[in-house]
Amino acid sequence: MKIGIVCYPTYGGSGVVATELGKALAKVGHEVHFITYSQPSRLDFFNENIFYHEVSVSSYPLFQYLPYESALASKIVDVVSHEKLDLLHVHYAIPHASAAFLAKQILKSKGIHVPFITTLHGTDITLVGKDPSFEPVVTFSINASDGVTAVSESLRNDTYNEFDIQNEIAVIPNFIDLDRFKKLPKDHFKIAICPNGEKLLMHTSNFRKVKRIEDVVKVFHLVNQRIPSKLLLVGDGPERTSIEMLCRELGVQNDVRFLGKLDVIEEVLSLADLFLLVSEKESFGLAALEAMACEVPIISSNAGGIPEVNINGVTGYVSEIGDVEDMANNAVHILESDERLATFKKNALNRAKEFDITTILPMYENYYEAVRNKSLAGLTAL
Ligand code: GMT
Repeated sequence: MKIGIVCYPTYGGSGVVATELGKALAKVGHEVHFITYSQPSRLDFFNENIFYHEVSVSSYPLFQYLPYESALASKIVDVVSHEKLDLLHVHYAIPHASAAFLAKQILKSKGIHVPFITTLHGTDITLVGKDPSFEPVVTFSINASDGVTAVSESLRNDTYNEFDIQNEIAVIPNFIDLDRFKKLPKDHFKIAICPNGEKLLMHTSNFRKVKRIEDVVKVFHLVNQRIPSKLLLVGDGPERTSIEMLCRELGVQNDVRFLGKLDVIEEVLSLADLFLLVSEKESFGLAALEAMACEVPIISSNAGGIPEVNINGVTGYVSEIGDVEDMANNAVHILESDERLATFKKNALNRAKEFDITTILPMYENYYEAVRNKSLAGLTAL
């Protein structure tokens, strides 16, 4: 199949999932056309089946805000008509679903039919999409999509609860490439970071408010009082400065290291004993799945779809959002026994295997076929 993928090219979860999906589809023989405003961060290799089309927006003194959505729709029209795409798959509703709808109408006026699938990723529904400045467009474009998927049951339910949706939403979870994400022998790094055998806690994110990184630091502060430990914070974003200040206030600054944005996240995950994901909202928690694939148990909040990934008492523990004492107690419970820690690590890996890309990719391929057949059947009926 010839598939167009529209996504954000950044380090955010939706862009990562879209890029990894496109790479996996290309490997099994589909022709994949990425349509984004810059090269996706994980599109870092050559494959004869992968094509990249950059969306550029012309500036003009009249424009206080650049009309990206119009430029994107125009680029989609161009790529679909010249590359003869069979299907469009847009990741993150805003503004990709409405741009795809507009492109579809323009193409229809030229006698070209292309169905589009919208994948809902999280904050496009649970945070940004609900805002009155976006809600009518989000609702309309979800209903106008030929297919809609959500990355967890929780996100599917949130979408039905928060928006007036008549379309069916299929759940296709995030996935992991276990050939890349696996525990690597990096003991020499561990000794450098934890020279006295301290336990290593870790968190990765885009440092947005919704991640509650202040809770990560508070949990670590409580754990650190009972178990010699270190904390690695990977990523960067708007909360970074206030988190550094909190570390100083709590007196843990010498045990916390900020590593910034890293591409080889699996190497650092291989060192960790526990991963913290304590978000306010989290549709799935791809970062937790990546940690689990590297044999790291999870201390998490119960936000959104996290409990569908992190099984309480098996792969880690799940606490109420903001309950840092419970999270710290759970962390200590796992860390204080080497035997228990080893069991949780094994369970985390076993759970991650259920989300192996080789299991999830056919779900997308089957869904593509079903949507395309349904939309072609609709054309014949007309
Ligand atoms: O806020 C982020 O973490 C980025 C966001 C995105 O859409 O770029 O990630 C969301 O999509 C990921 C991939 O489907 C999910 O694993 C994350 O849980 C989700 N983040 C939130 O819901 C906050």
